[in-house]
Amino acid sequence: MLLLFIIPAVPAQKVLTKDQRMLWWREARFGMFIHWGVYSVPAGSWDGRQIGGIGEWIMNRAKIPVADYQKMAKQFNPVNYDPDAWVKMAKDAGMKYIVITSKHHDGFALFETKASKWNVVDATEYGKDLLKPLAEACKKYGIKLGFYYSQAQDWNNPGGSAARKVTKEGWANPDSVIIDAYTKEHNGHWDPAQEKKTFAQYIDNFAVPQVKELLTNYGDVAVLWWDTPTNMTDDAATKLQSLLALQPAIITNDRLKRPNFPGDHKTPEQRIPNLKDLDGSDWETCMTMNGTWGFKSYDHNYKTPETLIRNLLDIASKGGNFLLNVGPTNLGEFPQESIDILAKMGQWMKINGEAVYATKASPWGLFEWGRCTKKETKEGTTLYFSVFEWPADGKLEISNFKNKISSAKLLADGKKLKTSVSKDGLLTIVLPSKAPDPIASVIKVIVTGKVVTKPVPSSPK
Ligand code: FHN
Repeated sequence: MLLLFIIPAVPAQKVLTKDQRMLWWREARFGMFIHWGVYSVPAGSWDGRQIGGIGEWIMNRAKIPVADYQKMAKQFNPVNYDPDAWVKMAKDAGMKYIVITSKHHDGFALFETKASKWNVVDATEYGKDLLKPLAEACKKYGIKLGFYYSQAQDWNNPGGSAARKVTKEGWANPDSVIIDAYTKEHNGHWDPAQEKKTFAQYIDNFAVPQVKELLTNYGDVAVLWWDTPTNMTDDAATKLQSLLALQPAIITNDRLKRPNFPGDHKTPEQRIPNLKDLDGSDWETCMTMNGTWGFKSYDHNYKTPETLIRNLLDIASKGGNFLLNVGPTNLGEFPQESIDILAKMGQWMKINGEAVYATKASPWGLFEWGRCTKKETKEGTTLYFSVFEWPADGKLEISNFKNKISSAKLLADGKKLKTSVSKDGLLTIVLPSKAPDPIASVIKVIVTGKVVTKPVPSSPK
């Protein structure tokens, strides 16, 4: 019996090398994260109060009983869900892949599953699998599709783990002392219904069958994005990891179980790593547009397109990917602010995207005035200088420059730019007086040979 779990019925597949699997991902650089689930119904408020923290954690923060939380699924009725429009928005923004929460910590599956009734088909009036049409739209637009799956935390399916959050972190609950004592005694759980099974049973009865469904029923799955390995065991991680053989080209992150299941890439969250912290591993920064992953009706604190475009360039200049989040509503709509941001990023990417896609990290580190990415070709090297702060004297200067220049132009208008290199390696690019784009104007410089240089001493981060 035990053997059945250890060796899942997975057909033998051709094994791809990591470099083969990572090829598209390393070229993509920019993807969309989608956090969507029943938490979009309370949208940050419970019992007449605004609950602190990120929206998708509301059940844990406000210690909502299982039965009460499950009642909210009745209002999860995404009648305006238009996966074609979602994928088109991602594509038009310049994104190359989407990672959606197939099941977040509240355990609610956005897909049809035989493992639990707590899913969109069985628990909502909407009654239809949400991932199938998304997979079809992704295929139509040539966008890779990945699934986020909360493999350990699950606050509704019994046996799932629950990271302990004390009640003062959510709201001023008059019973907080009693509740906190209970969660301390019960490994983070706040409702006896959560403990009707053991964690091992949860893995065998819910997580393993659901991941198998996800990797079998939706065509090519590009990414499996594990999250919060709370209470994970090696045994559980091994069972889940072995299922990945169902999708031989799949890429996974480093959150299945730490530290001995490192996956393919690291996942800095809400931050861009400093150059000194990079060790040559693949990495992807995930980030919210406002202050929450799951929809909160009153969070309008959005980052500007300027910040997000410059973040993307900062990340690309350090050799990473950017996974930028959207938290749709219970009706299946992207918040208007997110739609506007995506459109602005798309306008910029349409003109300047080649400074991002399939590029490698800057050979100079970071400049005070902007960022650099490069592409190595058979003929030589293409450098992209993305200028945030346009030089007042119209001259962009780059030191330690040793290559011969074949051409230099602005991506915005294709105009050729004059360049000169002094004997001691100072490149000067003569620019028009006004920046073509106040957010970031890209200068494309083609040079012969490989660029071997050293980081600029003033590298700010
Ligand atoms: O707890 C989650 C959180 O809700 C969100 O999904 C983020 C996204 O990376 N991951 C966890 C926190 O690290």
